[in-house]
Amino acid sequence: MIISGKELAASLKAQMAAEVATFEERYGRVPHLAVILVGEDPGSVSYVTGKAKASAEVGIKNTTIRRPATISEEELLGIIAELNADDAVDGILVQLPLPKHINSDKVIAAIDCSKDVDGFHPMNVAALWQKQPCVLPCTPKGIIKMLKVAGVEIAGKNAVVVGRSNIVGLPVSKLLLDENATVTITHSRTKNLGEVTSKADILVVAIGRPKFVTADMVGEGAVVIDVGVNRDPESGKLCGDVDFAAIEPKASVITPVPGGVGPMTICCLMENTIECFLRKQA
Ligand code: L34
Repeated sequence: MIISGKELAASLKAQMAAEVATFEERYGRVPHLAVILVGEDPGSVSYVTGKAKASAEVGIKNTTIRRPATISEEELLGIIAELNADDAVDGILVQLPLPKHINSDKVIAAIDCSKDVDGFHPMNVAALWQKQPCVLPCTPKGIIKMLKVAGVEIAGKNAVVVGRSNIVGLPVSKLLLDENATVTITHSRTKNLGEVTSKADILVVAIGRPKFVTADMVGEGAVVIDVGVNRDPESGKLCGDVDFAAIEPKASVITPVPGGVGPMTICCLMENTIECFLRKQA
């Protein structure tokens, strides 16, 4: 079975649109998401465009602030301070990665935690790991939703995560643990990686290299979640981290790239923006 993140995201966005349609009357305004894009990396431009498009579909106000890669850290922090102070802004997202001369940890920490729709702020990360209420990071949240909709039982399963980034690897491991999976966190330098991954009931790959996971690394009947978004060096087409053509026949469930985890990431961003908006209305 191939899980279409694109279709699931479309149906969830339609539900959110129906909810948001009642906000103007109930609260006098709609949620407002501010997205900051520094530079013109084609991938980032595409993802940020996707976020603006999804906002329009759901009825969320989107302001995308584009600045050149040469912007100073100080200037960027100034923009964030203004958005923090603006009561009409509910969510703030700084698209990553940032240029090397900017300290992204400092930038993320500067965002008002109550507007942190990415769930990247250190206070939010701490809350997640301490089992406190928090905003769940979009990609991991989207992955758990896909597994649930596909009817995948997570509790008691052997989940193997390849990758340990703050954006995906670490938080998705935590969410799987919270669903009572037994989780192994691996990475590109794990010894005998294939031996570890081939024993996974649920395999989540977030490494960022085309065809990093080959068919011999996946067990028969595994659930395979491909978080990679890469360019195939041969065809130039978008592809994931797993060799889809070779692994799809072995997997019981698999996500495609494009049309899998990416659209769910954006869908969960919409959900988080509504959540931050509603928290203010109470
Ligand atoms: N601050 N930075 C911040 N928040 C995030 O949540 C992200 N991420 C990651 C990169 N930097 C970030 C994203 O938005 C990755 N990411 C993301 C979002 C959407 C898609 C891919 C990555 C996506 O929609 N992918 C489409 C294809 C898009 C295309 O054609 O380029 C897909 O179907 O996979």
